[in-house]
Amino acid sequence: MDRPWTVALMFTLLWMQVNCTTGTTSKLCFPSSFMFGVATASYQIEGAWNVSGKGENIWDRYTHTRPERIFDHGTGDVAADSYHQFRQDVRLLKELGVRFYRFSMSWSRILPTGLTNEVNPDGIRYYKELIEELHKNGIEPLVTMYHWDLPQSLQDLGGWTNPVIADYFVDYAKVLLDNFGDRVKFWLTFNEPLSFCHDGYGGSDAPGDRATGMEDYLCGHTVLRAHAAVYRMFQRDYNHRITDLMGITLDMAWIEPASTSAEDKEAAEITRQFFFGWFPHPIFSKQGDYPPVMRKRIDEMSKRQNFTRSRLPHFTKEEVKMLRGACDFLGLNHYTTYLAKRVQRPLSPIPSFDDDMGVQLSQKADWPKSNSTWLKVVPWGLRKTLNWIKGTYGNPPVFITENGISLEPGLRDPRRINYIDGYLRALHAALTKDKCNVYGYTYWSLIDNFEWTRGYSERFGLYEVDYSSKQRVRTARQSAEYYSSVATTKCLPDKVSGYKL
Ligand code: GBH
Repeated sequence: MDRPWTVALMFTLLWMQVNCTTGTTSKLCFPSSFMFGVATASYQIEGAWNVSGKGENIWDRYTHTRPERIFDHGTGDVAADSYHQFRQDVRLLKELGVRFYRFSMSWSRILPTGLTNEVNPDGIRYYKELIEELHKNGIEPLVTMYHWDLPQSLQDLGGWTNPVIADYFVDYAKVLLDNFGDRVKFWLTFNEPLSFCHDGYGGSDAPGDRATGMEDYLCGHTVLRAHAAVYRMFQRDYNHRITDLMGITLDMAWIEPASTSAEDKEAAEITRQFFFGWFPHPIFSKQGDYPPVMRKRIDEMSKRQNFTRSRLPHFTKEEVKMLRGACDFLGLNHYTTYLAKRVQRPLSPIPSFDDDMGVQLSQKADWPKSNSTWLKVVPWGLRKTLNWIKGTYGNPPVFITENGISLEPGLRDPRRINYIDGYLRALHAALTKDKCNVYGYTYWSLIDNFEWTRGYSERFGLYEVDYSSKQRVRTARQSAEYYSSVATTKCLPDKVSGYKL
């Protein structure tokens, strides 16, 4: 947090908007400068996987060579075809009345080899046209540089486990800032390193079949070094307007102790540090480095397992300095809550991330369900998450970059309205009662899309995508109307949702 005041200034002055519409009786209004938007990611919506010069990325390779790993054997080859249909997308954004659109750029569309020896003019043109279309409609782009689609050529070098990838990420980021820096004010380096390091290098996401307890930590290490280097470059060479901001998006589910026992309370805090603190601690804490509990547990376990050095790498003094404060705001993705229970020996391989953590997670049977096994509806978890971040890192500026629910296909989706309404009430309480420093909210997702290993079986969109039509026709769900009213009035309707805060 080198300049928290800039963040406040930027959000309040630059994107000031009309107040709540007059005549509303709602007491639950957000500040006039609070921003509502929606999000997507390149691989999940663009399609056009091998046209106009795009190179292969790890999700292309994974879905093509390991179809059995994807629930419905789906691929992102066409997806919602946003590469060709982006004008439709912008029309929806306009219709919703949102202030910004969060999308990601595809590394291998811009640099087909992953490296800067070849810049694909069609890739640059595509994102320039999208940004131009957004600006014409009064919508600010919020750009994620990396949302999981690593060029395959770089995976062939070991991907994020290879420290050199940090340098290549800096080169890629420079191309983005050189080409789009004049028209994009608002950047995110990474989307959810926990997900793509833990599930990609230790679980069943692409690249797949890697070594948990080892490669996931190496991945995290490279990502943090890459993030710091890009942030410092941005600060030094590109931050011409006071309003230019760069953050990182981290995912944090709320972790509640499974019981009131001291053991389970401790287990919950260990989980928060492993699942979340892993990334913000080096950036937002005063000490730098990884959370002390991660450092201690993994160092000790490594020793006991006969490793000469800890499986959790060390930062140099220089890197600690570079990382500390390397962010203008924290992007938060929050969807759900888990219960943590201390266990002596979790049912996990040794070594592994889960074994290092030593906790068993569950969810309450009576929490309302979604169409994703992991996602239960627990709005109060968002309020607790925001308060934990406030307490742990000194109330840094937070921007909610994702929150959403998957449901069955269909245009009538009262459960989605209820979900958004419940989480927004929790957010409102965190803002007004607890004084958490939150500047914006992003619904995931604008449209249905390719949901990674769940293929097309899970739908998060405010707009339904008809995958059988050539144009991938998008149709508004009821929730689009609800969200549009919130985004434009900045107030929640009076009807109190069924969920307890
Ligand atoms: C986000 O991650 C992603 O940023 C986005 O691309 C995605 O579409 C969206 O969620 C909806 O899923 O299957 O039990 O192993 C959210 C965090 C972390 C949630 C990994 C699912 C897998 C749980 N995700 N997690 S499990």
